[in-house]
Amino acid sequence: MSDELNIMEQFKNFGQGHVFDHWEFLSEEEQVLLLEQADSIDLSEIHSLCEGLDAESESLDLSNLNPANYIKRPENGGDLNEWKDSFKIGNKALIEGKVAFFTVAGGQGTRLGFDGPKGTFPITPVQHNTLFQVFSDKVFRAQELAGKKLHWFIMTSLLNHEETVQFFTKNDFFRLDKDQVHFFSQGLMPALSPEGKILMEAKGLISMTPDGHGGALRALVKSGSVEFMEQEGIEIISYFQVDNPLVHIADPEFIGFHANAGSEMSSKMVVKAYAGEKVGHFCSLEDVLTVIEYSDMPYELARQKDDEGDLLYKSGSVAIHILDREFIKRIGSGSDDACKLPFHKAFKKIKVLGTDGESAKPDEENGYKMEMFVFDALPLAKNPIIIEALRADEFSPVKNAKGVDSADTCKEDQLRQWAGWLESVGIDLILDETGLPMTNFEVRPVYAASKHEFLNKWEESDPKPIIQENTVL
Ligand code: UD2
Repeated sequence: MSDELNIMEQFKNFGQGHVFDHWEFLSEEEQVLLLEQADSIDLSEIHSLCEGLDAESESLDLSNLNPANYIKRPENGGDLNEWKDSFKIGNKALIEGKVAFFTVAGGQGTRLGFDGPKGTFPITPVQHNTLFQVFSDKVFRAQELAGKKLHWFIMTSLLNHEETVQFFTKNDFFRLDKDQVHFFSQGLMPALSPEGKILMEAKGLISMTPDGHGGALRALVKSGSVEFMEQEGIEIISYFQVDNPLVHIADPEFIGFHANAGSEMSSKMVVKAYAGEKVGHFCSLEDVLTVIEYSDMPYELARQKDDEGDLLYKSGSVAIHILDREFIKRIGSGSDDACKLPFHKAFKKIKVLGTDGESAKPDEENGYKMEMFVFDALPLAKNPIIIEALRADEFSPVKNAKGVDSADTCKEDQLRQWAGWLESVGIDLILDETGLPMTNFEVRPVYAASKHEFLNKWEESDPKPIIQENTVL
């Protein structure tokens, strides 16, 4: 049987034969495309997802839920010597070139209302540098300190791959070498009707959407990135989202704690700002370290207090992780059934082919998008650890056009952070009651990407820079 007939036959056997209903009306080109799409779908995976698709959202059994343990920062009671030792271990790994960076940038950024890949959004207060430039500068700085080229992997999706690559090309890779920035597109999943049928966007087009940031693990393997890492001696992957310019991408302490614990996956927590903050919760569920996403956490639990009056489930996940290359390989190659990430379903309005032969987005939700979440890998990891990060130092995501987690709040948080660094070298700017300086200025990551680096750089500077309106360091 030809490949073509074989694929069609399999779709029929799995009850998805309708995908080829319009086959004979398609052009040759459309047929090739449809076959390509169909061939990329794992029908047995879809089949198992379909079972129970129409059931009410299965609620998690949280009867054995406890707050997760985490390693406290020295200023909050953690052991200073442990942090110092971790710094040395992490620094060594960076200098040895064992660390690579990894950004997930496949999302649509719908809430931001920005037309284009989110990484191309301007975010710094004076130069209006984009998120991608900020991260590029951080990579640049990290390799300057490490004394060797460090690699950066960027996951895009079919929604933004070309535009992302073009943006880097147009900007000459922001002074990085072209061969150290690696782009790959994440996987896709077909959208499903409540009855478990694959939805068609047009006669020759299956409706497919990105498979979530958890798809990164598969895509890192499939794209050959893991193999490349192996050849380059890269063992540790520093993972962050495209929306948080404050992230410390090359944090020796975090890397050191991870390596020292023999952990396969580690994460950073910040204390939640308020009970209903839209971040995952690090918890221990049946004694296994797990992230419960905000949407799955009953508000009664999210707002529960401990004896000291603090939130009991205070550990917020800010999507900053470290993963071991071999762990990614194990989960991403799908060789071990016990180590597969679950899919989360989201009921959405999905553009489909109507009976009139036209494609349209319906007024009501009509189908499920299926996504994997990277933090679901944490319960599968050996010796996972969580370390504390300070929100003001590491977390100010750009999610919304206005209000909370917007470009405005992010710019202010950058300024507050830099004002704090200046204060620690004895420069007191005029601040408002929230710590926001009255002067607009900018510290580029190529000058310093953390307080520690800033102190060193400032010490070396002679004469010391003068900070005034629109100063850029
Ligand atoms: C995410 C976390 C939340 C918290 C918060 C911190 C989830 C489900 N929740 O919330 O717990 O840590 O971030 O800011 O992640 N992405 C892809 N491919 C996809 C989907 C997303 O690359 O298919 C990327 C996207 O480009 C972004 C990141 O993943 O960099 C997060 O996506 P989001 O904005 O949908 O996550 P959010 O804000 O709901």
